Amino acid sequence: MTIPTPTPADHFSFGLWTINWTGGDQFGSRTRQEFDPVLVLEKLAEYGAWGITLHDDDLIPFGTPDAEREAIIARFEKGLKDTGIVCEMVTTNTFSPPVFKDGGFTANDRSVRRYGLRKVLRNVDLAARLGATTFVMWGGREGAEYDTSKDYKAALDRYREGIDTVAAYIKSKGYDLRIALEPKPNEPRGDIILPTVGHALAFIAQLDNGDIVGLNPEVGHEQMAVLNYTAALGQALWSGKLFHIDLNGQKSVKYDQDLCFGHGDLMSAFGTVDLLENGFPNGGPKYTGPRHFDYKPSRTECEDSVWDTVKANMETYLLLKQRVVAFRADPEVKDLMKSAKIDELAQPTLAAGETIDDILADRSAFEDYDVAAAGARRTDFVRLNQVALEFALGAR
Ligand code: DIG
Ligand code: MN
Ligand code: MN
Repeated sequence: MTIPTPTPADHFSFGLWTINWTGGDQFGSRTRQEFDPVLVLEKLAEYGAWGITLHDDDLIPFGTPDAEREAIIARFEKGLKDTGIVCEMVTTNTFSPPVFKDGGFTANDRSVRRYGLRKVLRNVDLAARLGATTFVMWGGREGAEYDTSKDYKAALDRYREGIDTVAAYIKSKGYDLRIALEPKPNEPRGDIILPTVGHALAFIAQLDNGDIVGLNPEVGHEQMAVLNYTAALGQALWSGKLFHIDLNGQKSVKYDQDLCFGHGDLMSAFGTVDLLENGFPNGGPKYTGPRHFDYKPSRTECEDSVWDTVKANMETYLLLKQRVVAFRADPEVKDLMKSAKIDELAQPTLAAGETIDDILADRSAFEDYDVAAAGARRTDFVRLNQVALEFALGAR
């Protein structure tokens, strides 16, 4: 079995902050040096990646004077041009500097919220300049450790005000940008506001400019909330709000591991790639955006093996892509899907034109319905999943 080779046609993209994570955590210092951002572009191109994403501070260190900032941006723009790597998404760091210790848009301190808004608006201009089409907003510090210190109504009012202001700015400038909110349940805050895809969808419905606001769900974040990432993607797609994705790996409910894609729950990754590549079994909206990785090369790795982790993400995705396409094309799978009545779920419960009075009068639906036979019906769900596992393990 050959390992597939990534090409730009696969639209793989990586966060600059991922490759340049130097391994420092609250229990230990860094184990690696940072790479020159232009070298990162060159290496991504060498390995067949298509795109890069970044926070403002990943490229321009926090507090850099304007003159030096411009030189850094110009050099990076030349790097993009020379390598052909696309800067497809930009996001803002409103979580690392101490000023944001209580968040940006939902900080109790109004002066911090005004500073955070200005930092984000300046970064919207940078996103447009670099050609990004998605503006991710992960409110990593928007939250609290103690309920006693946060007015959750006021916090949501301020969050809505902030997001709507950024969206209004994008519209006023005519930028080809959409905002993608990234939920996470906790870490670094004790509890983060907008903790899951569901919360974020409900929040977007309250916005004035929600038409250009969607989601950037991350694998590990939904799984930290003990939720199913593929189902979360499904609901975001169903809502027309899946604007971007953060792929990585997570091994059950614990701190955010940001492992390589597939290095956590492999069968969950199989289901995710099945949805991304094959779409819903009965058809519907498909995700056509970048296959973006937001992971961290483990602290145990050295500078040289960081590039192995870059390859690992892309090759794992491509291996799973091969398998999920073969899985759905397999004749036994088609039969098992029929037995599982997956296609029948797409059939409306009420017949065309059938009224409530009609179903109330339909004895076969209730009075004469054979509940015992229905309860005993064969589903073949386990057999179907066993065949999926055989494909995932390369046994088919
Ligand atoms: C963490 O999962 C967050 C930050 O890395 C960044 O703001 C965002 C971008 O996808 N993901
Ligand atoms: Mn994460
Ligand atoms: Mn992320």
